[in-house]
Amino acid sequence: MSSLKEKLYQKIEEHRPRTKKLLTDYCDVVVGEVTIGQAIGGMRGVKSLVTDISYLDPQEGIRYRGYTLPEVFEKLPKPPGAEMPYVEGLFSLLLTGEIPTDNEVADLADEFRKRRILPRYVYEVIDAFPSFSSPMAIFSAAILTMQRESFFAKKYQAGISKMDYWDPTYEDSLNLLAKLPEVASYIYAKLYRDGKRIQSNPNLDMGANFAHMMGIPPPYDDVSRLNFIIHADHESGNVSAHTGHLVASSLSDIYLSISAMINGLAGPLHGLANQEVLRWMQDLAEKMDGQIPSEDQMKKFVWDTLNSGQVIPGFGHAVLRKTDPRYTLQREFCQTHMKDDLLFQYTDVLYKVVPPILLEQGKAKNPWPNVDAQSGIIHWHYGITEYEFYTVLFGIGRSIGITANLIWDRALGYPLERPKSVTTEMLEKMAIAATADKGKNASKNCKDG
Ligand code: HAX
Repeated sequence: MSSLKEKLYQKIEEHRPRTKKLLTDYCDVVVGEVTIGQAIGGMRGVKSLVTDISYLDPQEGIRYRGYTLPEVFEKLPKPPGAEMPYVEGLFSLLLTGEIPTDNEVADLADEFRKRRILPRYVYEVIDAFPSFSSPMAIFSAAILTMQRESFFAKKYQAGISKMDYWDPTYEDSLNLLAKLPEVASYIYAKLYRDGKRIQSNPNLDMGANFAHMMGIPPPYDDVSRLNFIIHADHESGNVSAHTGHLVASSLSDIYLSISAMINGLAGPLHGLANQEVLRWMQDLAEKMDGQIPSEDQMKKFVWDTLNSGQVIPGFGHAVLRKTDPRYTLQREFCQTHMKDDLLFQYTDVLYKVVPPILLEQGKAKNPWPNVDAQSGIIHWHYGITEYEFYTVLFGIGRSIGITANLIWDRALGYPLERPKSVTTEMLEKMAIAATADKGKNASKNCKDG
């Protein structure tokens, strides 16, 4: 057993009694209530999922295993000469809750290297896609194709004990994570570089190897590490994480679950937003003839977008109520490495003008920038100008957090997910009963959501 797997097993053994006690002694304790607004409104704020991998504080942003993002970047081991940590080290932290040592990360990076080779048929499946296919559709399909490799599916068929489900899920996760950069870089080569693929370099860590396969020199290796780490997890309720958890709850294996979560990530209100930001800014750059807009010109562009019924991409969040720390980290990178970049200068002006406008409009609960406001600009700067590919990069990162969650789902025996639905008529009856009970106060706060 590898040292990470051994450590994980120990953590699982320590954790299991906590979940068991909660279920046996306290299963009736109330966690929260659900309002009509929440039932119709996408279950915002309904506390009905459990994860210890990350927690999203509305004011502070994401914490991975209790560490803020700046702490994660400061504490995780880094490859020699790199500004950003090993992505492999993050997977170890998410799984065990402990910052790995240099040796532990070196071992894990080695495990990833050994597992990265793709079966031949994956290239063939990617080759078979018609031109102009969405890279996210190809990414999802390529992952799905590898389902035949699933250890979990084979072990399940053979009759494995429920207590051991986590083990083949761990193996599947490592195998898949190690392969995702290879899959993604081949999709890129196929779609945009006439299929000219750069072979992986077995001496490099995950971030550096991805940059190498994309043919982009440093500091893009650090961009890859930064990008994969900040996108890894955002607790369990976002569409991609929740989809992964939901699909895996029926004991679908990692390949089926990650392929499904990629499909959720592909939506414009989720992962696709980073490309929308860039498209929107390029449109402005064209209108401005490459000049930096004044604040007044930018205000007009923002209002025009809102008045045409569109959202301002890269701003707002379902949970966060402050500037996203993932935005701030990327901004710091841009200030060091690309502060004269035209589009980066646009984001500066946007940061000043958008929040007051969204506040004045009075709809968005959070007027501040999110992770997607910067990421596309960085990839563009380093030569990845094909917007539609950006969500694939997000997908590699998000897979790290979701697989860590799914291994723990199996370790703690989380069951099939099955919430209950009601009809509109039932809600109407509840509304009438509540109004009769409390008078007009029953609907008092609805405008605030
Ligand atoms: N521009 C204009 N209007 C916005 C807005 C924005 N950036 N953000 C929210 N609103 C509007 C909503 O469309 C909604 O309007 P309606 O009542 O007419 O439907 C209203 O404000 C209330 O929305 P909310 O409660 O503040 O936000 P939601 O939880 O419904 O949605 C979103 C959160 C992130 C989807 C939303 O803020 C949005 O559409 N932002 C722009 C797209 C974007 O940047 N998405 C990426 C988010 C980060 C992420 O998950 N990446 O994967």
